[in-house]
Amino acid sequence: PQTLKERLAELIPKEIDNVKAIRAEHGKKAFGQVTVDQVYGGMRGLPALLWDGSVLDAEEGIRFRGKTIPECQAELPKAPGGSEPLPEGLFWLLVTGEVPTDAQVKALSQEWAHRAALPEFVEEIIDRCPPSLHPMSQFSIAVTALNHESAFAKAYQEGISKKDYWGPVFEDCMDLIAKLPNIAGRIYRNVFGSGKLPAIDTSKDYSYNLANLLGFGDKEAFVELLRLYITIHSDHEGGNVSAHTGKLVGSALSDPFLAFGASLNGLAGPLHGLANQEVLLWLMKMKSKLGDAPTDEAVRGYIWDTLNGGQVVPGYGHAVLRKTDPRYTAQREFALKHLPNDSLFKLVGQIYNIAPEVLLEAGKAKNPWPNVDAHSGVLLTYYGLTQMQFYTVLFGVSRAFGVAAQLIWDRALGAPLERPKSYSSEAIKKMFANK
Ligand code: NMX
Ligand code: MLT
Repeated sequence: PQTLKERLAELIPKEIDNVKAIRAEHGKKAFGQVTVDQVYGGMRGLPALLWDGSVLDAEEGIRFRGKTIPECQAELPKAPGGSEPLPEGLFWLLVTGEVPTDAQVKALSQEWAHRAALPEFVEEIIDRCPPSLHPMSQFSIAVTALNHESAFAKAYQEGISKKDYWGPVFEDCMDLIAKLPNIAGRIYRNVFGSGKLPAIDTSKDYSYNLANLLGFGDKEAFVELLRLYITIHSDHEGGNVSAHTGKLVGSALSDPFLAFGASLNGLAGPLHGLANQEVLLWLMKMKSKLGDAPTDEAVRGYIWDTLNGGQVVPGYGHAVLRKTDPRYTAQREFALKHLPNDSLFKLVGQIYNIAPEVLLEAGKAKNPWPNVDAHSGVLLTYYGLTQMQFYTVLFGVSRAFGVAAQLIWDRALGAPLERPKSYSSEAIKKMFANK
């Protein structure tokens, strides 16, 4: 079958023409005003970035190249006997805008398996990290160190022409994604002491191999969970902290390992990807305080205590979404199918019935509904992956898919260095003094 790189080579000239035409027709049109509040307010709603893989609607949630999560679940290739989409297919979709064939997805699984080995020095770096160093820091260190092998950094030093940048960036992105299971598995086994890392099985798909490296290869339902997990966490348009950081750092022509290492450092923050760890911690504290089957009143009181303590309710709220995150719903449906009677899942469902009310009554959060992180840890815990400090690493493995797809396109389209304008408060005061 045609490879992803071959298909990309056909699509790039067409997309360059498409962008030229858009700019010729619309280039001087305005999205609207930029207010001083937006500059102080974390740039909410400010149109500032091009991002092709996905667009987020505040009410409806994410669409990957125009497709909702249920559409991806229906249309993307599956493993034999499986019912969740293979992330390989999602990556193809993110990069090309097209649904691949089963054969193309199979070829991608094999290609990633063949690229999966880590340089020995990267293994040593991971092995030397103290187990007390957070898995996300270890992850970022290891990904950054892969820059030693970067095809793009080497080609740049050798004077590659700008029009050819995308080729070695594509190679680096494929290597990056392919090597993440070995990095994640090694960190997991080192930190949580669960034995020797098995070899990659080149006949199996990416999610199976990741599950196997973590010690869960024999649990088919866990492998299915990872297929769904990696698919839905991959991309959330361009403005979220990890995606934007990767794009920004990539715009300096830092190679994909440096760019994605930076993404991971953003994902490691508690308001972003680390929220999946925070949710589990919060649930465990709730259980130890209120017992296994608390009353609605007790749960409501616990949520109020969280807010009154000046803390956020983890897993709730969103900078863009104004309805329940469809990634939450997809995980809830998975739970209803595979673990309907699990007590922690029931607690998550109970909180879903109570927390939005409380957040609305408290009156601050613009979105009282749950986001992706409110659900993921409960599913992982059910299958025995109980080490919550590891959860954001899995989010990171997935986010590489979205960041990599855009890095390839940014270099193919000759995206410029990002350099927005900033102002001091003094300058803002002067600028608007008499207006
Ligand atoms: N619990 C308590 N307060 C909240 C929450 C929440 N879940 N969500 C928002 N608020 C507060 C927020 O802190 C802010 O307070 P203040 O005016 O004192 O600064 C106020 O409500 C208005 O914030 P919003 O405009 O609604 O939210 P914003 O766009 O600034 O932030 C989040 C979005 C996601 C950072 C925020 O909702 C939050 O902190 N949620 C909890 C952490 C979380 O689940 N993060 C994961 C997001 C998804 N991901 O994976 O990245
Ligand atoms: C994400 O997946 O990146 C989060 O939902 C945060 C965001 O979109 O801002």
